[in-house]
Amino acid sequence: MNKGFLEGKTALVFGVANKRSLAWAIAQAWSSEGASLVLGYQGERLRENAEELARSLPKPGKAIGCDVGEDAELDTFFAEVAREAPVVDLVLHSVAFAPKEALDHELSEVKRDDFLVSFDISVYSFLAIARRAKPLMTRGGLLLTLTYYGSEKVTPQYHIMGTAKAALEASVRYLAFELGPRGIRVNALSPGPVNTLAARGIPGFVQMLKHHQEKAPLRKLVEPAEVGAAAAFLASEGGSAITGQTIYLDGGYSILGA
Ligand code: NAD
Ligand code: 0WE
Repeated sequence: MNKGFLEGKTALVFGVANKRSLAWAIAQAWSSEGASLVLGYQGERLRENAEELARSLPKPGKAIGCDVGEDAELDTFFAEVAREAPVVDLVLHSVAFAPKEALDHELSEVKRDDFLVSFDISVYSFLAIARRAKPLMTRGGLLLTLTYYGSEKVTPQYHIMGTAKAALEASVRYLAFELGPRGIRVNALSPGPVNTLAARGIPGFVQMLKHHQEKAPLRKLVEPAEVGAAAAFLASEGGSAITGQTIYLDGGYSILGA
């Protein structure tokens, strides 16, 4: 097999729930370029699946449980990573959660507890991961997260998550500023709608997919493999001057004015 450009690199990937997860598409793309992967999965319920997926990567990796809402679990995860791989090069944060109660209500109805959980899991977790990855990223590298257009423009029903993604994108810029001198780049990918676990059950999601497909300049929906390919590009030489950016992978939908 040809030597991939990520041979000898270590990547941490948070947010693989199943084969449809965008994190899985990125894990596969990085792995097929030769990176060694560690998957952080949410909880016991996902363990068997995550372990099986890690084993099935082009370059078989491992899976470690990590609820990103728990500092103790993050500490254990990173301690285990540090034991196995003293240097980390790539980190993917592909995690978002708002309590159903909050996602289902307009912003002016959100309760404090639901706001705090939404921002804890969808925003703070990226900072919590950056804080722990930073000392291991001694060769520089890439911190990557996933966001959505609802951060920038009002998207019906995205509600509290729109404000969380706006905070996440601002965090990308501040982290890029802080970590740039260490050679650590920080970016976000912003795909158009994709039918994953996190999108299923959103009322009207199927119509939304159809609308995007018809309106986007490229007249197509983004495919998970394209999200993986973009993440591979950012991890490559081609991404080496890109930091602090939110990069749209939406067939051009976000450029439209009407
Ligand atoms: P997904 O459900 O496959 O991924 C979400 C992941 O978050 C799951 O793996 C879940 O286990 C994880 N997670 C939630 N709470 C967690 C916790 N406390 N600890 C650890 N992990 C936790 O769905 P997805 O669509 O692949 O979502 C991944 C990212 O992509 C999210 O940030 C989402 O906002 C973003 N995104 C999705 C779309 C879309 O249309 N699907 C579009 C743009 C951006
Ligand atoms: O970020 C998201 C969704 C993230 C998400 C999904 C759920 C469903 C289950 C966060 N929290 C929860 N909580 C649950 O209980 N996306 C980008 C996908 C998405 O969600 C939407 C979208 C799109 C696109 C909601 C409304 C409108 C569009």
